[in-house]
This record gives sequence, C-alpha cells and structure tokens, in this order.
Amino acid sequence: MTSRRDFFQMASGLAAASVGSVALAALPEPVIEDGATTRPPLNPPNGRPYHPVVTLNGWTLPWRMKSGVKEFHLVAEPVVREIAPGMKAHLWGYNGQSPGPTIEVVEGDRVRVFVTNRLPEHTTVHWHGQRLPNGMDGIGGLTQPHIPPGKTFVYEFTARRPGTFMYHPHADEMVQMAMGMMGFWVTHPRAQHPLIAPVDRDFCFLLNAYDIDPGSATPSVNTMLDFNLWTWNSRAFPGIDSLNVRLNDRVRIRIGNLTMTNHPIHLHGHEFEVTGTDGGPVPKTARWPEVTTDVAVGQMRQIEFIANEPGDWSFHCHKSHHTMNAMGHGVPTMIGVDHTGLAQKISKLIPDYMVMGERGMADMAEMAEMNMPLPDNTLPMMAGQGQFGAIEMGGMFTTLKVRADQKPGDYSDPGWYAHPAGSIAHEAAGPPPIPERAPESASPLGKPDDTNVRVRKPTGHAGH
Ligand SMILES: [Cu+2]
Repeated sequence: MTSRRDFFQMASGLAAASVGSVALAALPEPVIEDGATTRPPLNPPNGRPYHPVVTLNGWTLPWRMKSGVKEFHLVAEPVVREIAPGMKAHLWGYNGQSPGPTIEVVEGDRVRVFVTNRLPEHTTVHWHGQRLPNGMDGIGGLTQPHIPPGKTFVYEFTARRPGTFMYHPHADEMVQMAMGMMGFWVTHPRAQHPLIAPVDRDFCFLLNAYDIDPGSATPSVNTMLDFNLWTWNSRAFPGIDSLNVRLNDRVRIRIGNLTMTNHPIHLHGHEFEVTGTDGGPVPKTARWPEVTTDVAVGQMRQIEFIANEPGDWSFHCHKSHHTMNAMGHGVPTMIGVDHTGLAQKISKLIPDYMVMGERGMADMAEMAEMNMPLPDNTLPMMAGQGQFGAIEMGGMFTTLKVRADQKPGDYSDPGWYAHPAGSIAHEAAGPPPIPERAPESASPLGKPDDTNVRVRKPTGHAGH
C-alpha cells in the first residue's frame, strides 16, 4: 500500500499523474446529480468547520476524507441540462451537470481531485486562481499531458489561500467551455479572518452563455459574441431560482464569469460592497458602495450587503440583451409599422404566423403568457410571471427575496412578497397635475420653432 508520504512524492514528481489500476480501484465513488434545482448547503461532515455556500441551481460535491486528505472525484462527461422549463441542452459538464458541482474546502486543506474523462476527446482541469505546484495547474501540453478519453488523472495540492475560485478545462478550451465545462470552488478561511466576515447566507454561481439555434440542442461552439442564451449556472430566467434570505441577514454572493463578454451585475433595493475577487479579499479601505459591479471575462467578484429591505428585489445583468432569451434575437424592429391585413395574408402561407413588435416588444411576453407556438426546444424572448403579470425578462435575471419570517437556514422560496397596504405604485386618481415648464424667457434663444423632422431625399446625382 502506498503511504501518504510516498503518494505525495509520487504526485509531486509526476505532476497530474495518471492513476494506476491499483489506485483506481480505490477511487471515491463519483457522485452524480441530474436535477437543476438549488440544493441545500452541504454541511461539512468532517474536517475543519465552515459555513457552506449555496450554489444557485446547483450543488456541492461531497468528499471522502482519507488519511487527512479530502478526496473528490470529478467525471467530465456529456450531460443534458434543462436551461429552463421547455428547453434542454446537450452540454458537456461534470458529474451529470453543467456547471459541475461546487468544491468547498478550508484554507490549509490537503485536496486530492480524481478526474475521470468520459468525453469523446482529451481534457484537463485548471484550478483558476489557486496557488499550487506548477504541474497541478492543468494546462494540457504545458504543465501535464492531456487526460485521454477513458483515463483518470489525479490532482493534488494544498488550498493555500481562502477565497472564491473556479475550475475549467485548459484543453480544446473554446469548445469545452462553449459546451458548459466549468465549476465553482470556494476555499473557506480556517479561522476568523480580518477581511472575511461571517455571513448568514453565501450564494455562488457562474455566468455562462450558449448559442443554441431554436429547434436544436447542442451549442454552436464557434460563436464568439452573438450568443442567444445568457445564463447563470447554465440556467436562463425563469429557470433561475430566487435567492431567498431572512430580513437583516448579511448576504454574500460570489459570481464568476466564463462567458466571452463582461456582465454588469445589478442588485435592486440595496447597496453592496465588493469584498473579494479571485485575487483574494479586498482591503477594507478599498471598498466602496455600489449597486452594480462589472464582472469581466475570467474574473470573480464577491459582493456583500445587509438584506434590510423586505421585498422581491430584481437581481440581474444590466445589459438588457442579456435578460432576454433565444426567440428575441434576429427579430427586425417593427415599431410603428402598420401591419393591418398583413398577418392574414402571411398566415395563409405560414400557419401560426403572428405579427410581433408593432407597438414595442412587450407583445413577446404576452406571446409566452398565451403559450403561443414556438419552435421546438427553445425559450421565448421574455417570460416569467409575477404577482402583477408578465415580468418580461429572460436570461441573466432572478430575484432576491427578503422576508422577516424566513427561518435561518431555510432556503425555500417564500412565494411573492405581500406588500404593505398603500405601498404599491398605482394609477393616479383624478386629472394629472399640469406639468411645470421653464418660462420662455428663461431660454436665451427665445421661443423655439416647431421642430420639423423631414425625410431628406437626394435630388439627383452629381455629374448627371
Ligand atoms: Cu450580461
């Protein structure tokens, strides 16, 4: 039997080593999940105690403690991920899901991760942001041989600094990340840390994006910018669960970006501070209040706030195209175009045809509400029903639900907020007041002429 010390020497000598048949027999059984709902936090059954995170529409990978080493088993494999009810995607991921499970350890933990490759091509795993031996960094060709299909490699290192990290392949990266291969990693502090506050709720998710044509299920892996599904943990609203917290909880949300563009993440009703990045905790003197923070490509941000305003607060990417789903892309702007009679003519040729966007795009939400026909396996541009009607959102959108009666440790959805009487925007009673206008004499130009907007038509071509 290989002693722990021998194994360390072997691992440090061979870097990410292929697991021999004897060691393979002793692999921890991989844990596979196939649902897409948010799992309750995994309280550590052994090792140093910590307050676990909750992975939005995801889960934490259990480990096996072996001679003081935390052993995890990741299986890289094709998966089916429900992006939202009504649409499933053929992705690649880990242990049955895209993203893979969150890995949670404690600062100072010795960690051993077995990676079994069940993909049709080779892969590796890079541990983004970690301090580790160079040979454990997971760069195929540079720091290790690739993991061939069917093989299991082992990575081993000490989680040296606490913080917010992620993992993803560094092998055929464009394809493998476009297919959904990524996961979250949290290293908790081993003791009270001067820059890491204890929190009541700690959420995490990765920003990702897919280009999946309506009617198909596999992402176009060559797409660079024009994605049609903007997702958190491979889920699009209304498939993204709400973040449910108790009034006055201190809340931390950890976000990593593995898309091809930046995402300004915006929270309603509260100010937050960015308390950490993948580089570590932010010094207190370098924190300032924000309601939006930009998460650039390859970055991680952790935000913190006291949830002291009850309600259903929007939490979303502020790029408005990133809060819509596939069926809105490529639709021409038809605002102001008179469609009278047109729909009947077209519907003789194309049954189910409907005119969209004559008054704006809000019709698109009605379309979802009325279950109008869509191509197979895609999502309406905007969807989601609130207590007052269509929410008209998709993509990177969800809600933070703050409730006085949410129990500590209870992450279940409390339903819609019961607004106190008289606190909801409502139709004004009686005639509206006359709007104030600046007096004419206040303008140095005097009274402006009526503005004429005319089409300027060319009157001829030079040289004729
Ligand atoms: Cu965005």
